Amino acid sequence: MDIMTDYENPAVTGEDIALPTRSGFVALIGPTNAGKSTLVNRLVGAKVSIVSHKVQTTRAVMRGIAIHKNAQIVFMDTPGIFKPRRRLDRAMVTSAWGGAKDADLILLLIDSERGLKGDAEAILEGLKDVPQKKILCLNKIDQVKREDLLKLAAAANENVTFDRTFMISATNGSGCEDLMDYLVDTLPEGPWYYPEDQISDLPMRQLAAEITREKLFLRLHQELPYASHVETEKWEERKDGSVRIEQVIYVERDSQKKIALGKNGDAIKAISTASRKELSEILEQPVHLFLFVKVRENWGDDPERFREMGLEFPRG
Ligand SMILES: Nc1nc2c(ncn2[C@@H]2O[C@H](COP(=O)(O)OP(=O)(O)OP(=O)(O)O)[C@@H](O)[C@H]2O)c(=O)[nH]1
Ligand SMILES: [Mg+2]
Repeated sequence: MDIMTDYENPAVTGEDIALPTRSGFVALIGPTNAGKSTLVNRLVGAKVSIVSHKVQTTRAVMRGIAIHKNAQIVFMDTPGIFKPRRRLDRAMVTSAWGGAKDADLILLLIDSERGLKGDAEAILEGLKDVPQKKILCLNKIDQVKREDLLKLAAAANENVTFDRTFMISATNGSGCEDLMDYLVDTLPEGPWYYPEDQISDLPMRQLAAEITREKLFLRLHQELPYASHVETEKWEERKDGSVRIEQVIYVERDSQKKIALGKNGDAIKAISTASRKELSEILEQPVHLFLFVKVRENWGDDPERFREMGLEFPRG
């Protein structure tokens, strides 16, 4: 794990001054669409991982770094765990379980509305063999009745030993303060891993590609989001304080390229406008964004693309 070991602990301010620092890695795992990325963004207090209403949005482990009281907590947002079909699916699921291996604590996130149906059951089964301390978070409690939550909590605790169960809403923040307090008390004493002002370890070029991919997930439907992949090709800081960014959206077929462009280029224009707007907010500078759509039939079987995404390439 590439952590900064020579980093001097920054002074903890105010009332926490006498407390020793704490730090650790918390892996969020769960079925796809449970709200893992939404929760990481909420706990970090900034967007570090993209979110959409579609399944399989996150493709690789994204780290979000939060400071709460005397602790620095590194959240590892992982791809949702589901029954994989394509090579990319397998790499995503492997990366999620790999994230869990590296963590001090495992946070299983369940969508309370969906309950334990389908993938959640299989994940609970897989968790039995995971040695780390585990906690359960029932998310989206804004959508369900309290008595259903209690039943769900009991059912999930039947076969796996969770240290604690939290009931939260990642979108409205309810229960999140209690969760953070618990994490501070639970993580080991030790120096912080990252500088105090760092919230992500993703290079800006990659975050920018992710932001465009999010807009694409929000705008395009059916198989298209899953058949596409975004890379930042050029990043040019200009004298006038603006930045010129060129990105390529890879799709698998010519017919998909047509849909990605849209009638009169409407789709690509909408994606580009939304992405440029968010990027200029994040970068706090004007952004000139140029998007190109290219057909690359076998990108889903190309080891180089997996490396770019931060995924292991599954052989065979
Ligand atoms: N009502 C409600 N919706 C939520 C809550 N948390 C997340 N969502 C929604 O759930 C959807 C999925 O959220 P994501 O954060 O992308 O879920 P994920 O678990 O990261 O999904 P993958 O990356 O695809 O595995 C989005 O539409 C969120 O707005 C919540 O507490 N309440
Ligand atoms: Mg996600």
